[in-house]
Amino acid sequence: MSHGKMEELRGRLDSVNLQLLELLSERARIAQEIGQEKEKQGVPKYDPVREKKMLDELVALNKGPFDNETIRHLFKQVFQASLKLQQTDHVKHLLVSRKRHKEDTVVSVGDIAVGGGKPILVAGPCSVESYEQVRKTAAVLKASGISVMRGGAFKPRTSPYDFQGLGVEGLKILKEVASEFGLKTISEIVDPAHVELACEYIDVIQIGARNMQNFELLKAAGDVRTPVLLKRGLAATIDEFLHSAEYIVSRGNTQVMLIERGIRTYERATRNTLDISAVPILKLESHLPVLVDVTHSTGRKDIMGPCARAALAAGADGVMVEVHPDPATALSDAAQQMNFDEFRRFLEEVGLQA
Ligand code: PRE
Ligand code: MN
Repeated sequence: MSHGKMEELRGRLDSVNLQLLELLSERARIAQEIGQEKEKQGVPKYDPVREKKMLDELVALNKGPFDNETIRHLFKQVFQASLKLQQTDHVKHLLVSRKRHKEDTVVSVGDIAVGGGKPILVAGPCSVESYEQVRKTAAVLKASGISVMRGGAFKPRTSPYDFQGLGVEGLKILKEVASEFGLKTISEIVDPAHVELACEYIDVIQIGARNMQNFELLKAAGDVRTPVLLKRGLAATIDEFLHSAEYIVSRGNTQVMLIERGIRTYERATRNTLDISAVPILKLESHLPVLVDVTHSTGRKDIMGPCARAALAAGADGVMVEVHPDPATALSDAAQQMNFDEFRRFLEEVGLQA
């Protein structure tokens, strides 16, 4: 082909490109108007029946050289782009996204601000086992300047034969001890029907890793106004994690904290793999406070200090650890809970005490 011919063809192509651009833009404006009309009528934007009808008509009139599959594919792309234009901000960007809300959300746990710039430490036993066990722990926390105590009353365990927790009795113990020492409490709730009741006893509802996609539980937590600590699932992507948070926030409960707790990988040196990169990613993508559970992510007391420091260096708004008066006799997670001496050394190493 001569140079002149090539130039001529490319010139024609450029002009068709411009016509296509004008037509596509014209089409997009019409689709936007249809979108506004649909919004007024309260009907869904996505209309697969209409799309199928248009595609069938186009294919019926297709004279080539593009085959029918290619025509379907190209027009489907156009429909999808038009649909995106029609969708409100609400669908395009999640409520939990930084794109919707630029400023950091500060979660108020009583008079304690989480996400306000000063990292917090949440500590306490894996399970609430007895009044005395919780009381001993609370005394150490109080003396160390820690204000938020954790303790599991409902324990989702891998085996049904393992200790399942004291249930509501455990929540009552937490409340009684916390009020004696002026502490705030966090405890996991596993049943949507318990959420309202739990608000009477605890200051923060934890939704555990195994329940991160228990959508009925997320909805129930979204219907109350008690702060929620949402754990990342064992094998959940960051996108799935944020969508779970969206379930809560979209029901009106804006007081949500995210917590990275390690993800499942092939590595056996730690109980899970602490995904430290999740911290800055979550902070970039979302405006919610981000904490790191160094106990369950590592399962190793000997590396909790460095991992907690790494979490804070990565921008975490807080760290959670397990501490027990006598870990050897603990009814759950015995190997990874710190005793009081280990806990004090951990605090010194991390420099988080008040
Ligand atoms: C349009 C966009 C989205 C719908 O899924 C179907 C079609 C399109 O771009 O053709 C327009 C539109 O909203 C409509 O015709 O109802
Ligand atoms: Mn535990």
